[in-house]
Amino acid sequence: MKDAQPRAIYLKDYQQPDYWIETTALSFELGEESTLVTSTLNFKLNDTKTHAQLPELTLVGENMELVSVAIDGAVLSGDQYKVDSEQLVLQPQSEAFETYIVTRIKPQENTSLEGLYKSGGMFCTQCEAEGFRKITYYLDRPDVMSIFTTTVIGDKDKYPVLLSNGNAIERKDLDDGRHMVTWNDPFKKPAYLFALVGGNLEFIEDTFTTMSGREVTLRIFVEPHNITKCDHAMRSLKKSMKWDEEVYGREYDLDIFMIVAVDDFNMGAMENKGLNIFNSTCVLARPDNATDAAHERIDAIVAHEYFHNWSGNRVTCRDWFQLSLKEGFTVFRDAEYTADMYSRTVKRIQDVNFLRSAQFVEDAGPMAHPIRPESFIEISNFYTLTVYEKGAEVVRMIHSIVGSEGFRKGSDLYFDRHDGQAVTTEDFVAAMEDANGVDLSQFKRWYSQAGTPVLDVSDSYDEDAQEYSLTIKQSCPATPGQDTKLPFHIPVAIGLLDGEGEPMPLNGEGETTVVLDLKEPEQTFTFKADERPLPSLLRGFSAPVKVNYDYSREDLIFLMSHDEDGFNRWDSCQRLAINVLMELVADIQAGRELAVDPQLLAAYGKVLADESLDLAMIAEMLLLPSETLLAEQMDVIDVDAIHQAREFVRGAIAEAHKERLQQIYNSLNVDKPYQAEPEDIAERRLKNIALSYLVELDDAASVELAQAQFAAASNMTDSIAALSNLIGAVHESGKAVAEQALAEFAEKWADDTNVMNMWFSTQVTDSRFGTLAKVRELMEHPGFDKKNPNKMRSLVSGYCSGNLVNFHNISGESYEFLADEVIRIDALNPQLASRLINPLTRWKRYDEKRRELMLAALKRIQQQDLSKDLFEVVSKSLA
Ligand code: B3K
Ligand code: ZN
Repeated sequence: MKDAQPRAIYLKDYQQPDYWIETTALSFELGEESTLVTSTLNFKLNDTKTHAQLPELTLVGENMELVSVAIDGAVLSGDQYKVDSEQLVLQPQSEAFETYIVTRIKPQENTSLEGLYKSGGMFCTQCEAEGFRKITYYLDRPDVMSIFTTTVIGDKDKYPVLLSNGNAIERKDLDDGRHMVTWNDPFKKPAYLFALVGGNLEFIEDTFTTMSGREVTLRIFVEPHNITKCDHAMRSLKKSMKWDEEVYGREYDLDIFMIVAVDDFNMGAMENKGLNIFNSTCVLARPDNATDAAHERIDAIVAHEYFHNWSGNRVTCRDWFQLSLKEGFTVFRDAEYTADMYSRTVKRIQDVNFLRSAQFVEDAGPMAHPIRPESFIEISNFYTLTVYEKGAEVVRMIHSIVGSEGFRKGSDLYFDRHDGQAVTTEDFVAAMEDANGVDLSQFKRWYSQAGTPVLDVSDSYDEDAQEYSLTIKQSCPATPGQDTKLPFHIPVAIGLLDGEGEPMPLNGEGETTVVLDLKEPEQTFTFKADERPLPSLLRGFSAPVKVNYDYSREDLIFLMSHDEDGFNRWDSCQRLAINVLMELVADIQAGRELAVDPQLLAAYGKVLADESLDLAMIAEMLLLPSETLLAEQMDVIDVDAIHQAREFVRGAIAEAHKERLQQIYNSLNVDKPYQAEPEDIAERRLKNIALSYLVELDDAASVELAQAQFAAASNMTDSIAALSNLIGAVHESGKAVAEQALAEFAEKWADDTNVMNMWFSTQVTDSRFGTLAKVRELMEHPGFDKKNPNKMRSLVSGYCSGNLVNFHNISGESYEFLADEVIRIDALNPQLASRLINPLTRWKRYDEKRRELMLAALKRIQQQDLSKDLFEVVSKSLA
């Protein structure tokens, strides 16, 4: 261990700081060896706290050399301050004072991608959550909000563009070939929203006129070779600015909004005030080099970061336990934006699918935590699906409890009441309560209790009274540190279908969907009904829970075609498929002969023929539940049986519906100009799913289809789909064609690093093609970079999380491989290491042999000198 034994920090220990920082003036002299940082900070005693005498001032700072320190103009001698590898301690002499601190840092050697670092030839920063302390000594905590003025000085040829937050207030050339730009951000902000960029960048520019008529300049900065890939992100930015005005009444507040794309970045993007820094994969897109999925992702992330300007920046978090305050709310906001821009039902399906196959897994694993965690060792480990996605579900539930208008009243009150403040999730809920006169006290348990609640639903029909009753029991499994849970307040949206599949009125107003407020451990809800209905439960996935109800396969097929709730039509299809697949898994384990239930095949036939469904819905319904989702249905995960069962059903669907699939493929495979519009995206998606079924057939004609598509494709969606279908094709002739296509593709896209990442991941996620040997071979490819997070994610995580049969090969060699990579990366980039290790942390879910092998790999990692990040994940996984 690097530190003695990393300590946990607790929410219950929160205290306000002793001092506030009123103003922060920074100057950076960017150099080739090191960067000199000068900070002038104006402090003021926090007089809401009681002080017997002036407390010491402890500033945090890591990996820096202290050059000099002065207070109110007097330089301090060595005995007037204490400094060690984590902090600088000063003794103030008055309630208000100014510090002047000079430090030297080495961004060129900073491989953690946190603080100030270099990506390619460009200086850039990442300060959330605690990266600012790698830049200079500071009160690096979100409740300390200050006005920043930043001067950046650098060589004019190497770094013609020098950026920071806010508005540029001065530009000057210096005599020595350097130039300087000074930026001022008029809004108070915590240090985690600070940003600086220096590089040789080009930009595209546009403007947006806000609802009060102010003109805002919009710029997207990229390295020169990427300048043709920015238009889509610019369109997204303008759409999001407009949407936030229309839906939330939120206007942008500075004269300029800037986005910068960088290749070396630990996550998607960062909402620094007025200067968002993005992973280049989340900005750059042209039809020929980015898929539809990438276009949609960029749209959502640009919106997400932009929305943070209010939900996160203007109103920020008091401490990092409150992370979901900004993240859960902002994910909810971006999901609603996407729902408004594309298809609401499809967006919901995709989000729920993701939640179930990833967040539910987290909630059931060793790192399970409430959306507002009670403690952490390293906050970077809590940028989780729980805080983000489940956090968004919690906000969505509030939305469904208070309704759209009530929610808007609540968000208006929240923004007005807390503008310029650092607040808590309690404050958010209080604003919703106060604006709507509702009591959310029981609801707040969603913030403090971890785990995925389970609803066990049963029903009865009283013929004489003509009454139908639904009884719902709620429970929630134990999670680390929380053995028992109190009942949640769960909004359960339901509908009832009569024998014809028509929706039945559920109340005097004739509504056919109602939201039940489940608050007790067990509750019965009764409805007037003149026949026994079939229930449609948890419509629109109204709460992040699991529902058990004893549907027959016939019931599910009935719901698939009649439920008025589009989400539940899809969900019935999922349930049916899971049901059939898990039965096949049991057959495989018992060595029984396999046969796919003809009812399932018929149901898919109906979906394929249903003219009333839109193409995007058909596409979603055709996709079988993922192997990861199926794994969650098993107490002891059997990756081989799951894979075999799923492949078997895919083959059977292809056989049974070959003609219809070909027909769909041919009718949609038309050459037209690319548009990232919902209908076009749906057409391409359905076409490529049809192709993916066709290549399951042992049939040369299907390979030819994929080959022709690869040759003709004028957009990346069709090109990469053809490539991956060639790789995955069952027919023997696919092999040589796939090799040829892979080579052509790599040659064409050698200079486009993000396209090459797709090339890597497409190969290693295929179960036959992507062996460990292939992964090792690709790691040596000239287009690979063993330090770059995007590359490591596409190859290593692509293989370990996206190719379960090979990763879990009984030899255990992939576990050892992952352990080696995690150890290697931890020394460079702890945040990346603690994410890469994820597949090993679920060792308890596998058979004995694999458990032992995974455990051995984890223990080997534990023996190393670990970062705090990795230490926390490893020790919690082994607990
Ligand atoms: N707020 C950033 C995430 C920062 C992660 C720091 N480890 C991006 C986002 O959620 O918008
Ligand atoms: Zn965010």
